[in-house]
Amino acid sequence: MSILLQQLLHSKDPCAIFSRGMQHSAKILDRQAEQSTPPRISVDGVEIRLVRLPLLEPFETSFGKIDSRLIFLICLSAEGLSGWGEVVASEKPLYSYETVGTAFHVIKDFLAPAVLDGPISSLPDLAKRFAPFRGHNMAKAGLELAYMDLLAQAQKQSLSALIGGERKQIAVGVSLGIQPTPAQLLKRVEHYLSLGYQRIKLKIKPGWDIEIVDAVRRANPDILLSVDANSAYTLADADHLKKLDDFDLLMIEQPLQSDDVVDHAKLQQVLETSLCLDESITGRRQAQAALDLESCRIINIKIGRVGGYSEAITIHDLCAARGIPVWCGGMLESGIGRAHNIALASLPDFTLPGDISASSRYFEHDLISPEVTVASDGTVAVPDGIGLGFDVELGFIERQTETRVYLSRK
Ligand code: OSB
Ligand code: MG
Repeated sequence: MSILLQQLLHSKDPCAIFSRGMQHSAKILDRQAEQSTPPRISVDGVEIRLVRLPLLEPFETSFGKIDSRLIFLICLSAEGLSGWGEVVASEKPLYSYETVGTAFHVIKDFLAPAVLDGPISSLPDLAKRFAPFRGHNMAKAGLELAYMDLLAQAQKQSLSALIGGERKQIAVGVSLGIQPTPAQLLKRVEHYLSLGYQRIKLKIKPGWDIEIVDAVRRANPDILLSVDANSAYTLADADHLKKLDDFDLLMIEQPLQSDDVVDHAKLQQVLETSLCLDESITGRRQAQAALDLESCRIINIKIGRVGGYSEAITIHDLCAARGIPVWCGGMLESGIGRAHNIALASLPDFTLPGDISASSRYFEHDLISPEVTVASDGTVAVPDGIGLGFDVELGFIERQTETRVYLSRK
């Protein structure tokens, strides 16, 4: 079990009340940071903001093409602090059933009232309040993320330190969407390799698979290369997918149905290449089932898809105990979601490069400063500043906001 969960699960001290005004006392905060008991946090308000961010280049997968993101931000206010999270749902139910619209409804009508229903004593306390509501992991995660930013600030710690992260730098790769032509794809691959990215992931679908993987591999015999099908195949395509064994791929991500772990196990038996599950792993029980059935040899952990930090850390710990490497996936997040991904990826079992690319790979302007940058050795530095470790660009957020709702205690 991770240090964080141990600390949070064993915290029963009702006296550790983090009341208004205390954040001004460095002494008290320092003492609290040393204690294993997290401060109780009374959330005053939940702000939802929908912020439009155009993508610098369209992103195409087997399920469609987008040219902007409607970024769903959560800001929790408590004790004079603001904690930020991001709901990674898309506008259409293609990657998952959740959308910006469903998350808005579920947060406004069910999850925000649970957050506002008395002081939160720990992450497990928050997770327990959400547990009765079935599904809607991305909505839950947005609130958990914002709470953890608040908690880190209250304890004067970085998010990475709060969850027991160990890495100071994380290895990163880039996920390249389907391009108009193979020549354009080869150019994009060269471009990102020249920037230092440690792993290239190609989106594939029937008709855009063997030939393009062959072309990229021929041009780059030694790179870490993987593919992601976003559920574009079925087990009937096993012979076709077997051709991918010729290209020394690091993994094939989510070739089959998004809720499947049985057919993936059958496919893994006939493939030499490791399978990695993304969409199928919606929580710890799915991760456990996938490991028990040997449906994959690698797991992509997305904090949004699994419902937040408590579930993501549990899956990390489970995989670490079984010797299964994990990596941090991405959902074209703004810098706010990305800052949380960076903290998560600082945990020890995140041994493979994550889909955590530079801000400039996605957007003209990001919502944080400094922006996320990738060093020439293909790493991102884990910030050691308090909370997210980045400043939130409120003025820019305000200018890009399409919808703003503020929910407070009645
Ligand atoms: O399947 O990993 C995926 C983006 C949106 C939805 C699903 C996926 C992706 C990516 C991009 O691959 C990862 C990123 O750079 O954020
Ligand atoms: Mg994926």
